[in-house]
Amino acid sequence: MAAPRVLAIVLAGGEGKRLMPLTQDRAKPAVPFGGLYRLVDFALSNLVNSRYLQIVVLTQYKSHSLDRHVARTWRMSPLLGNYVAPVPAQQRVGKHWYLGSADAIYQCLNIIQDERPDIVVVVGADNIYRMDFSQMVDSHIDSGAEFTVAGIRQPIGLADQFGVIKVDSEDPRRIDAFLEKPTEVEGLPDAPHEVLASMGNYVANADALVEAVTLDAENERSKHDMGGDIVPYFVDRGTAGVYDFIRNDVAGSTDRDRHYWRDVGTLDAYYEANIDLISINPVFNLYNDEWPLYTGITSLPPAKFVHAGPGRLGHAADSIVSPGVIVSGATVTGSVLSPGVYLHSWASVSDSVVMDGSTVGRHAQVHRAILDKDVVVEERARVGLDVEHDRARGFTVSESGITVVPKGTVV
Ligand code: ADQ
Repeated sequence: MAAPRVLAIVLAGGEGKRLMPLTQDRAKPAVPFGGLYRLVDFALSNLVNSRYLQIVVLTQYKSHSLDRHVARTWRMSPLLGNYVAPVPAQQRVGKHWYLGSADAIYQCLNIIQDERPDIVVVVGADNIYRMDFSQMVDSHIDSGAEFTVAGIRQPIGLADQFGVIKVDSEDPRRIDAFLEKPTEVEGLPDAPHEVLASMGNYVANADALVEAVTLDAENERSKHDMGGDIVPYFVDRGTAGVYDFIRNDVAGSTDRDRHYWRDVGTLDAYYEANIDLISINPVFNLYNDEWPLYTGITSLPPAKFVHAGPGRLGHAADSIVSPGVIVSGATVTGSVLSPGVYLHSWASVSDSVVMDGSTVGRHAQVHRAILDKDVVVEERARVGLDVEHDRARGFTVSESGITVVPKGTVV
């Protein structure tokens, strides 16, 4: 059988309220991650590595830095018919922004009609993972479903953050019931403390998807949401399938990192996923070159570590350090440093995420903190050592006590 024509749609319009203040000036998929990346790079790398090279990225909320990143970093050769195209909300139908993720797809039906794909792969833009979507597409075709949802086991306590899938007891490839962010739910028969959560990634027959979002657009009671409305529509029709992420097997992955998937919807989840990158035996391996993670390449100079001497070290341990960083007589442990970070003598940065262009002055201390871009921590200032004080001076402190300093702040 000829390979199906596949169009990929990346849903990148999410507001990311729970990641404030990191989403104050940027869409959630544009939030920097892991030193060099933006969140959207993971979904796009997965699609490109799966050899799906016709990709539209639907943006709307505070999309300037996202559009710029996608346009600059992900430009492909139009000669080969390959593209990654940011598509801003453009009110093709109706004078409103996207009402929800299903409306975002409805508003770009012209693109689907122009491309005439057999299959549409729809993926979220704010998860950290490696996934070979071609395996999910194969499974979708094989199962005969019209619409397939990717599922992963998650602790039952998180059920209210996810769509929860109940698998058909006769046919484990079929979805029997689906509840979007339920407050009460039963655990899995073989694991009462777990549920099968939707990863927010879908594979659909193009004509069935077009029909579903068109009907949905006419439904005044719908919230026009993929998880809340479109998945239940296919479940009701009896044509919704499930692809268990346990089957995912990308090139170069290990048993330890194969099934890594993190929804970085909250500040704590975002922080933890950054820190995961540092582990010696990676739970998520950035260095797997058989399934590369792509991002914008800067022409910054290499990182340098200087001014080791009495009382100061000029070193970093158990950390990720990006190009253009200067660790000058400072000490860094357990941290992720983005390009162009400058740390001065006797400063200490521990268990923290420091974004592009931030500086930490002499004798200053930063601990369990996220510094957004271009933050200046002045000489002898402290961040994250006294969370009550951090709260009192207006910084967001996450549930688990991570202090977040907004872009451009002078501390
Ligand atoms: P959420 O992540 O809460 O749940 P949503 O806020 O719709 O759902 O975000 C899904 C993706 O769509 C994100 O990448 C977001 O950026 C994007 N998005 C949201 N609104 C959009 C809009 N108006 N236009 C374009 N893009 C938009 C979803 C599913 C759950 C599933 C979780 C897994 O609904 O069932 O469990 O993802 O993370």
